[in-house]
Amino acid sequence: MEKILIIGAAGQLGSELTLSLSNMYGGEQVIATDINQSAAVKFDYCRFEVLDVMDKDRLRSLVKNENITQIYHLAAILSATGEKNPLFAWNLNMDSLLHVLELAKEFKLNKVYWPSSIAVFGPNTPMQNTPQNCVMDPNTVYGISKQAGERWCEYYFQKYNVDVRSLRYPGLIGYKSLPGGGTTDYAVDIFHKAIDGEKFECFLSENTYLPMMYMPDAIKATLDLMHAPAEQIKVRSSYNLAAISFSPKEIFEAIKMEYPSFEISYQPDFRQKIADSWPDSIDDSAARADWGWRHEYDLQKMTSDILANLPEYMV
Ligand code: AKB
Repeated sequence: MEKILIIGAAGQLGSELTLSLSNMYGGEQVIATDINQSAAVKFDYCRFEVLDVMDKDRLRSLVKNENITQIYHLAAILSATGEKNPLFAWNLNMDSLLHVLELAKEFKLNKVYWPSSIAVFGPNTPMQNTPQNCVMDPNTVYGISKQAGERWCEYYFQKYNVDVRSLRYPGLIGYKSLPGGGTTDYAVDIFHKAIDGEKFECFLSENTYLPMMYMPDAIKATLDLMHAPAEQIKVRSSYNLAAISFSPKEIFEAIKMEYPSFEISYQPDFRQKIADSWPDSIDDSAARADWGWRHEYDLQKMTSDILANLPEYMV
């Protein structure tokens, strides 16, 4: 019987993944944790505990006393927020991963999930159809911590047989929680402005292409990876993962088809430089070949789904 601990459960990914894991394993087998006490109301279908991931002792006693068998470690400081306090972002992103990997080794956990990101790539990475293995020279503290984290995951797998699995997520777009300080988060915010009848000021320029993915595809990818037989997981750093690529202008036009009076202006700020250092599109053929990854949502299908469902979440 699996007992699953989710760290950072109230974030964009965690809010939706925790529900899917509870549906799959039963709410009594899932413990959602977050540093934010007020997040408790979100989790009436499973147990919730307040946890600061930097509190090593509390994390250890939860894993030990609750007989945890799997950890999904989702807590991180994202790219744009990380640049405001680089050392804090580095310490939180790295130390928390190392705590989790050490616990996985000590308690012989069945599996660990840890998300990486397209932020591991940098200005000298090939921009189009970025391969699984290529130059990686991240220039944000978030990207540097994700790249180092990938090396640690592979290290713990090879040295200690820790079954840790990871995906390099593109920008994730969901409507069930608010954006969390990322460079790709304009593509979440834009829907809120359209529905509120406000003009949207975009912090990236109109033709900035970035790899993106609708949340249901991200959840499916994560669960497919975690449920694949271990021998099919050939990449133990982190898998490239792709679905759609679009620019601010293209997503604006997709929304405008349903909200004809919607308006946009472009006011690039420090996040433009971050976006310019990331790929336009990703080659995820290894994920497709090794464990059968397929995405479902294109830009239009995602846009229609968000516009149909978000208004209900905003009231
Ligand atoms: C960010 O923009 O920082 C994140 C990411 C691409 O990992 N959404």
